[in-house]
Amino acid sequence: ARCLTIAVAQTGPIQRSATRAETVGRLVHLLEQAAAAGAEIAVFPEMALTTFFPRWRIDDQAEIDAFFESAMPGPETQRLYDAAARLKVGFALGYCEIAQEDGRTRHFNTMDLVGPDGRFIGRYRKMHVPGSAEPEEGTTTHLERRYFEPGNLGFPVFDYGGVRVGMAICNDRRWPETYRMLCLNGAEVVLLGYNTPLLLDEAPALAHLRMFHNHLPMQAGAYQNTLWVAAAAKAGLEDGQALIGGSCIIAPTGEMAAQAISLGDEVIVHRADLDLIAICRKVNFDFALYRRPDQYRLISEP
Ligand code: CDT
Repeated sequence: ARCLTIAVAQTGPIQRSATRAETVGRLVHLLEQAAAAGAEIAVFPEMALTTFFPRWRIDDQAEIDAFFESAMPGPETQRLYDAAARLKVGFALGYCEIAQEDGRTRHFNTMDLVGPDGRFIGRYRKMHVPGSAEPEEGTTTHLERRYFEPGNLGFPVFDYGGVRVGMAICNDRRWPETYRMLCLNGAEVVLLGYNTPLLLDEAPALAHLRMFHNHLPMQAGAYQNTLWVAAAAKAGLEDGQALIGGSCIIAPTGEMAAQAISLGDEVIVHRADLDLIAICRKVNFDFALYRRPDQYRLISEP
């Protein structure tokens, strides 16, 4: 069988007081655990180098930019790339990106795919940027729209040693379009990272559904698009806010193949059988034969 052994490297909280060096050290340790378990690739959470700062309203641009990376790898992250090359395990890493593009400084919520030689393969910028630009009465403060532009790189799929790999970031996982676009672009594996608050002030009646609504769209996305989905949470009590865990690896059948059991740094590994994709397609999802794109045009209209 064609297989890819995938590791999901969940992290526990990354407090604002943590230095980048400490945090990168934790990620290197997780990558070492992934390698020891036979993984060929690992996925880290969204914003894996910092605390989830959009929970705060910050005005000072220098203070904001301190959460961002202007070069990848940079002096503090180089160690992780060196570890990938040493261990021969590539990774997908979520981080905050400052780019000089179109003659201006731009901020994106980004995930990079890095090969088992420690070299950059490809980049994804989060499409579905949730929350607001200003705090809103009665809602949990979530100011991603203050700090990030929506992604402008489409839903790219990259070759990782012969396996077609796409990426998605947090809120993207709740949208069926994310998986369908990646599927149509040829993805076999989707690597995903997230930071999801356990409690939302705006919806106390949904509090008991937070984990269900985490797994439901990812399992549906995997099944309906015949993809493997590997999702890494940043979990636990981070700077006073509880983040859900529930990191997992989901098969194209929609089944949970592996699931984290903690809210801390934890590696889960599964040998993903890529031949399962063709089997699942045969059962119900021969896209070329059965899809009706001419009937779906409304979906791509604003
Ligand atoms: N990081 C991220 O996208 N979190 C969102 C929470 C949105 S609450 C306004 C999520 O979908 O998990």
